[in-house]
Amino acid sequence: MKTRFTRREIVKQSLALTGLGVMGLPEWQIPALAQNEELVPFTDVPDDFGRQAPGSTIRLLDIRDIDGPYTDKDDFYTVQHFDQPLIDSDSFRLDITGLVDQPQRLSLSELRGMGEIEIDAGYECSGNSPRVIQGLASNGRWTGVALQALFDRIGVKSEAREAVFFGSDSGEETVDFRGRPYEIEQPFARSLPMTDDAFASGPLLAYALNGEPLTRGQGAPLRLIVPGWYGVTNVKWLSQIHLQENRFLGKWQARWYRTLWAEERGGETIWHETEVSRQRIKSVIARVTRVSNEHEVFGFVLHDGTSLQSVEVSIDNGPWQQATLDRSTSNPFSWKLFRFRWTGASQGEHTIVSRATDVKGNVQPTADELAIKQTGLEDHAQFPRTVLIG
Ligand SMILES: Nc1nc2c(c(=O)[nH]1)N[C@H]1C(S)=C(S)[C@@H](COP(=O)(O)O)O[C@H]1N2
Ligand SMILES: [Mo]
Repeated sequence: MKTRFTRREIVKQSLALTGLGVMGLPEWQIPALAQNEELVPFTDVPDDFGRQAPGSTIRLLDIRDIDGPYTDKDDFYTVQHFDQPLIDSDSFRLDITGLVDQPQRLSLSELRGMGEIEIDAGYECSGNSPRVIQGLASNGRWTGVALQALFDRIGVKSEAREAVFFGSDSGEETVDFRGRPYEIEQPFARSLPMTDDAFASGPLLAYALNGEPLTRGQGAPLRLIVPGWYGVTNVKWLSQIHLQENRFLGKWQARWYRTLWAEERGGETIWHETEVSRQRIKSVIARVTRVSNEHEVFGFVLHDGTSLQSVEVSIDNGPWQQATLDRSTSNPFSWKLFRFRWTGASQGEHTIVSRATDVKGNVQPTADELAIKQTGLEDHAQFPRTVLIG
């Protein structure tokens, strides 16, 4: 485990944040451990959890260490399928091609000139799961240009039905066509339909995270962020946007990021094969702490931006009890931090679990209820944790 913040460091941190007042960062309601506050150990975390394989550029967030609404750039979870390209931001140009009034090659400063927006967005890799103690998730404040503003500015033709976002990273793929393999070189790419619905959450081309330029691992100098969608949508090292009429069928859009569901309907099994897009509502207990005899359960919720109805906690299969949402993470697409005061915790091992519900009635399912989902992605099941009270 990493070293915890001392109280002095917490004070320093909040002063540093006050210095960023222009960004209007809200007060941190949930600081790191306060004085006399102790971490209660989880018994479900492997000893070597979070240890990065040497040379690996994949990084997990140790969720026990969450110490505020925004994940630090050096802790932010990191995933990609190929190498991390190194792109010079001065010579960088974004190509916009296809069904536009004029193809464009835009520099970062030209993009900035189109107006700057900021949005809080938390997301997870659709492969995030109990196996990695839900460490493929983070939350950030993103700065960039609104995709809609860019499209309005350059003029998109009315036939355009799909915007395809290409990264600068690419790899060899084997594409199957009727049992026959074709070897091709393909960049990482994802698409968004040109519908109001896909643009409703305010997707942006981001160049900064928490007020600082993106790091190489986060996709510098420019990436797509689609608030409320799974991580795979957020194309890093963006190099080109292509507007087209046809559906885009690249590997990462149409083949690799899919989910197979089996539904029983009137004694029949109906199969669904769907793409990974909006985040399914999930809550996770991240840590339990103790100050003398008081215990607190702390965690986060990820969702698609639909307002939350409740976050509840159950101890040892007992009744669901309301947790409190933290004010600092009330923006629609932010992850939501929550806490729950656990009174009367007795010595020994306990199982605790959380459940989130939104106002549209989406309830985080149990693992049993989610068993209809046959493939591993989009695992948003309730995640029971075990703690040992000493
Ligand atoms: N160019 C590019 N963008 C990419 C990927 C990639 O392999 N290449 N991986 C995607 C996946 S699967 C995830 S989960 C997120 C992770 O974003 P992060 O590393 O900023 O957390 O990036 C997405 N964007
Ligand atoms: Mo991912």
